[in-house]
This record gives sequence, structure tokens and C-alpha cells, in this order.
Amino acid sequence: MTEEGQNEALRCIGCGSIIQTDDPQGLGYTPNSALEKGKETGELYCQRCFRLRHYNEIAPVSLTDDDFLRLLNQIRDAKALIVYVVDIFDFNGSLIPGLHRFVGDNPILLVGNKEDLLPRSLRRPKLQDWIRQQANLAGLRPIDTVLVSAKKNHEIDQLLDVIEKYRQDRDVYVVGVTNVGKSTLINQIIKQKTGVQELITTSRFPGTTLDKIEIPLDDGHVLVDTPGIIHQEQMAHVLSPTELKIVAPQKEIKPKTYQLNAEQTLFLGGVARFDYLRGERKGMVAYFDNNLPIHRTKLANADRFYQKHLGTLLTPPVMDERENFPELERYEFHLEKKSDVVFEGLGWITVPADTAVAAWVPKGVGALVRRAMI
Ligand SMILES: Nc1nc2c(ncn2[C@@H]2O[C@H](COP(=O)(O)OP(=O)(O)OP(=O)(O)O)[C@@H](O)[C@H]2O)c(=O)[nH]1
Ligand SMILES: [Mg+2]
Repeated sequence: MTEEGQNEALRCIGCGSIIQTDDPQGLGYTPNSALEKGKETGELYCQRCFRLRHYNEIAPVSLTDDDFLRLLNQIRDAKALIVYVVDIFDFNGSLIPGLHRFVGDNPILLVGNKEDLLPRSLRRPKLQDWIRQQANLAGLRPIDTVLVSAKKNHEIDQLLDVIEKYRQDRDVYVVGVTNVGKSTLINQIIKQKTGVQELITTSRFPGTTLDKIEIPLDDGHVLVDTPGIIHQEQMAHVLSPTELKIVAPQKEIKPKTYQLNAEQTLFLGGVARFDYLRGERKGMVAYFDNNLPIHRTKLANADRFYQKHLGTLLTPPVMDERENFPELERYEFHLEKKSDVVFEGLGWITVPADTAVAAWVPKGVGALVRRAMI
């Protein structure tokens, strides 16, 4: 367990936090009755995990930066294989600045998760190449790249083989930005090895896992789940849990093609906006959650349209949250090649060459262009 004399401390098996019975607002709070019962059954969950698991309710506790830094330093000093999980639907939002700094000399295995969200028609080897290329652009030199779906149990066997190949007498640390599916992946591994289902708490909210969770491997080493790194540009941080439910895709994305003329606008719910500024009439392909309402207007009317319909026709945000929703900021791009215009955490629009467009996203969320994935 941890080095700081916490060997005896009881931990929640759902989120890793140290169990305490005094402070109902604090991390790891567990009522005495639940503590006794948990000790008996050997399945001890804190109150926050209990609520998440049974009612899908999130309690807003979070790690302090100090706790988090301590954990990162442990990873740097460990002799470990780093399994770095990214959400391939939100690749840019999954990048951890300075990853190399805190993993030290440990090798990195890159895992592209949520493969099930991308269209079946996209050939997987091509997708794998794309991920490798994007990783290199971000300065990453992974020893290998594997595409999986933790949720659908796609290619988990293959991943386990690859982990065994590179692990060589080491612990395995699963790291990544919050919400990319680290705990879901580990649950899938536990299920395969022991048959136990859903051991670790997972949720669609960021910040689910709160401390490291160690799962013993056959040879005395451990597989470690870690809390996600908060990437402030993630869309998840400007949306409420209800709104997040509307924009976070759960199923295979069905791309939608729009034939656009210059000076037309697409609203992506009320959370983002795409203006086609200059270029010929062309097809643009939108990759967003199938339930996100998309509306087309004339560019000239777009501002008025937004004011009038935000929270009603254009949701999320929902009407109640409309007042608190950050303003949209505009980024202009001139594209010489076919590219993806990315609205971080929401999706992207594939735009043909020789066009000028603007992407609008809530203040604080990233918008960027990248080589087209598809
Ligand atoms: N479609 C899809 N969703 C997934 C997959 N893996 C995880 N998810 C979903 O992603 C959300 C986050 O999953 P978690 O496993 O809690 O993510 P995490 O990385 O452990 O998050 P933190 O503990 O906050 O760092 C949940 O809603 C999962 O159901 C996947 O392969 N495909
Ligand atoms: Mg987790």
C-alpha cells in the first residue's frame, strides 16, 4: 500500500479513498453502520461511491493538488509499465501536458479507448495509424498502441497480452485524464481474471476515482488504477451532469453530412457553433452524439438565433442553466487540406480543403484543427 504509514488504513474499493467516519463532506466518508457491514462482507464502499453506484448521483469532492502531486511522484519513482489511456473520441482533450515528466523513464503503452463510438466503417488499422501519428505530434513515444473498447470488451484480451509482453517484472499503472475509462478498463480486466463484476466505481462524471486502487497480479505485482488528471479544457467542466448526459456519446456515432454554402452556420445544441465563412458549396461531415440537436441558419442571423433559442431549441444548456452558461468564443481557421475542426469533448466536423471556417466554443473549452481522422 502507500508509503506514508497508511498501511493499516481501510480504503474504499470503489474510488480508493481512505475510509473515515467523522466528516460527511470529506473524502472516504462512510457511516458507521456501512463500515461494519463492509468489513463483514469484505466489500467496503464509501458513501459517495454508494450513491454513485446505486443512484448515479455525484457528490462534489475532489483531490487536492498536493495529494495529486504526491501520487504523480510515486509513479515517477516506481518501476512500472505505464498504461496511458486516451478517449479516442476526445483525443486532444485526453492529452496530458508533460506526461513524460511524471512517468520518468518508465515505458508508456498507449491505449485508445472507446473505440465502439467510432463508425464501424472506419477501418481499425487506419484508425490506429492515425492515433500513432497524433501521439507523435504530441511528443509521445509509446512502445506500442492498442485500440480497445473497455465498455464493450473489445480487444481486451489483446491488450492483456501486450501488457504481459512489456511488463517484465513490473507493476502496471493505468493513467490518463479524468473520464477516459481507466476504471472501466480495469473492471473489465478484473472480470476476465476473477469473474467479479463492476468492482471499481465508474461514472459518466469526471473525478470518479479519488486515490490509487491496487489490484494484485499473479506474480506479486500490482495493477494500479489512478485518479484522472483534470484537463480544464474538457467540455465536461462547463456542463452540468444533466447536460453532460446529452452531449457525451454512449453509442456508435452516426456521422451527418451537411451540404453547406458559404455564410451558413450550424449550431451544435447551444454549446458550440460552426460558421462556414468562405468556399464553394461543399459537404461537411459532423461527428457528434446522435442526440445532439443540430440547427442550420444563415450566418447573418446566427447571433440573433442564438439569443432567442438558447436553452429551448438549442440545448444543452437546459433552460435553467442558460444564465450560467459561459459565452461562446470564436476561433477562425483557414484550411488548405481536408481537416477536422474539433470542439473539444463534443466532437468534430470534417471540412474539405480550401475553406475558411469559424468554430465557437464555451469560454475555457478548446477548439482546434487536426488532420482528418476519417
Ligand atoms: N462508449 C464507451 N464508453 C466508455 C468506455 N469506457 C468507459 N466508458 C464510459 O466513460 C465514462 C467514464 O468511465 P470511468 O471508467 O469512470 O473513467 P475514469 O477514467 O476511471 O474516470 P476518473 O476516475 O474520473 O479518472 C463512463 O460513463 C463509462 O461508461 C468505452 O469503451 N466505450
Ligand atoms: Mg476512475
